[in-house]
Amino acid sequence: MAITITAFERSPDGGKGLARDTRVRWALEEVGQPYEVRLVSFSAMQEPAHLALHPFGQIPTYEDGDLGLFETGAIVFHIAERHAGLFPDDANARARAITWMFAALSTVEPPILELGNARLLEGDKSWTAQRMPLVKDRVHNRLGQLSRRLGDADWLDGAFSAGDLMMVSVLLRLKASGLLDAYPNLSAYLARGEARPAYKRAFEAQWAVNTGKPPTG
Ligand SMILES: N[C@@H](CCC(=O)N[C@@H](CS)C(=O)NCC(=O)O)C(=O)O
Repeated sequence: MAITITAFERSPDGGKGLARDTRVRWALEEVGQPYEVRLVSFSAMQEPAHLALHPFGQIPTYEDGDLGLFETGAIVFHIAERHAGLFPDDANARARAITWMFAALSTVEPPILELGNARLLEGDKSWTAQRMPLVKDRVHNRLGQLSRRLGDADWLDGAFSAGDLMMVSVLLRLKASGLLDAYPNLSAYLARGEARPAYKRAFEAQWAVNTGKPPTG
């Protein structure tokens, strides 16, 4: 039976690739696993059938035979464990790749999401202008730390791994903000991720769904 993931019927980002199905598509492309996509509407995401798979009524989910997963961290981890290509063979290097996955999701992503929420959901509040510098500072703090750690390396710890896949996916949300401009090595890191053929295939697949247009080329 084919691996099946869920994705938005129409992503709110209009195909920019920021919905989290992109990172799962990317992982599957990196390891060469074919997959099917079940597109779900916002209302279907709150129906019992979807809630049985995803208790929080979100996308993406992952199904393979009897196994149903939610949370992109768990899904990408599972894909990386089952198939060669995203975790190094060396046990310590593998543990460090996992560490970077956690760092992306629990240390770097939260302030980036907070910035998005402050702009999109709270932009009209009287206190937003006052709060925004603090929110941006928190993002800059993490970007500065990450930039110093990456230095002039291509990837976070040796060869490309699931840790990079997750970190690049998280940082992509900042691309349009201009905040990355102060960190040329992080911008180049993002560009290296986006240049990977597997990422391009993942991006184009979601682009076709969300725009109804053929790949961007
Ligand atoms: N921590 C979850 C977050 C999932 C998530 O926020 N999904 C978004 C799409 S990218 C969603 O379904 N949003 C709609 C909603 O929350 O109602 C993960 O990494 O899978």
